[in-house]
Amino acid sequence: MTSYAAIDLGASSGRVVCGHYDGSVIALEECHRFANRPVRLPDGLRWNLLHLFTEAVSALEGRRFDGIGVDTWGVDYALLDAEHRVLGLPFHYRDARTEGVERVEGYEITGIQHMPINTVYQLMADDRVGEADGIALVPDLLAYWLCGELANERTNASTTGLLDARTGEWSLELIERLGLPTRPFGALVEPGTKLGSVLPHLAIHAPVYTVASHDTASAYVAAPLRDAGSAILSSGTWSLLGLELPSPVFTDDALTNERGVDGTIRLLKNVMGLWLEQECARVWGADFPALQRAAREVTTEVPIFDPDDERFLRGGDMPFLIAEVTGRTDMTQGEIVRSIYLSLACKYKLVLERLERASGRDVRTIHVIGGGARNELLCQLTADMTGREVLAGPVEATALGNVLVQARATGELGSLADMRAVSAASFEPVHYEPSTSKESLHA
Ligand code: ADP
Ligand code: LRH
Repeated sequence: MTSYAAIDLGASSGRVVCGHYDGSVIALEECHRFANRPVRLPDGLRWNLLHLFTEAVSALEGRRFDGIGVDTWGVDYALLDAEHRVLGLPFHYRDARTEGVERVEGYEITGIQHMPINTVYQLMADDRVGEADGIALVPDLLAYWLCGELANERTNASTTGLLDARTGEWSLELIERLGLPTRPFGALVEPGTKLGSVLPHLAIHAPVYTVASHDTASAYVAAPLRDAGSAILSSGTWSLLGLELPSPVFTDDALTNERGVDGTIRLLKNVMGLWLEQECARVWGADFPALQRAAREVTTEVPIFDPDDERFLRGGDMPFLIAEVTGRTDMTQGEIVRSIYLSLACKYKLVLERLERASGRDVRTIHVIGGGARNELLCQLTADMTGREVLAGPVEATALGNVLVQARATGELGSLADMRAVSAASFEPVHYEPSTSKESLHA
């Protein structure tokens, strides 16, 4: 039996998950879960990074593992000086400093959809970028703090909007064209690279590996795909609905081409996701199971709106923002939540059509992975609205993908297909068949 620790910092929570592999299946043990709340300082919204590092390390202290890997969401970074010291705490991508940024012309190189949160826009708004000798995306930085070795991991680097989607290398041409310095952008490494051992003062006995440090890339590794007719919906704070392809596609600039393991490309669209519900839950002081029950009981018609309206991006009083966007100020909590689910499911249908057009593939199955796989009503609405079979799970796909890449790095697993076979053997998905009757939408 081997054991690997995954440090997975999601927007809804940070967690340390240990994966125990017996040669055929992986059992996940949640060692620690903690809040991951950004901190609003006078100059903007920042990561509470020292708190997160302390929480993660405290869960692992005194233990021995065959590996440790770190993943978090994409796009956020720290600038570093020549001694790898951080030039300030990383900003959170929901900070307002990139609001209303002018669109950068680079899609034909990067294949990355325009979103103000992309690193490229953050860097252009960063007055310290000229001082930097290095850049570390957040998981690169945490791995460095663990073992003292700094590397820029490639899957997460692709979320910056500065990587050439064809070559997988930094596009120095684009970086220069934007007037950014090229100095901070160092050599890139693949997921599954051994960085070093955890530093002695942290008292954790383990080697540190790069994983697919972009959480979505890790989650896609653990999606138990059947064939080329399978789409993946990584459903958490964001909804990342996409296809895994051998090479990038540039025909639709509403779609993004992010890098996965083994040079694969995730052609996907970022949809605002369960952030809409999370912010409502925060404002109401409600929990997810209660909100899902309330949404299930609704029998009235609810409005459908575009979940990707930019007004939602920064959060705040989400029930009020939804009322503003829909023009409906009379909705109950259950109706608002049902309206969110229905709107997401409708958006998935539109995105799926774009993905099929751009890739030339026919999608028959949608694998819903991540916390959203626990949302039965949303899974059923997704099947109903798209007319596709939904297979839900695994819930902790990101942590599982993190562990799988480590197990491969130590030689226990081979291809991407092998890793997915272990995921499929370890977690049984829940099936949802599309039902065309209108009543089923209110079931
Ligand atoms: P992230 O990785 O962005 O932090 P997750 O994959 O953890 O996101 O998914 C978070 C989502 O999981 C929540 O927004 C919620 O919809 C769902 N969820 C979390 N806990 C529960 C629960 N107890 N019951 C149902 N759904 C839940
Ligand atoms: C999901 C995610 C997504 C990014 C966003 C910033 O957690 O990594 O892939 O676009 O966060």
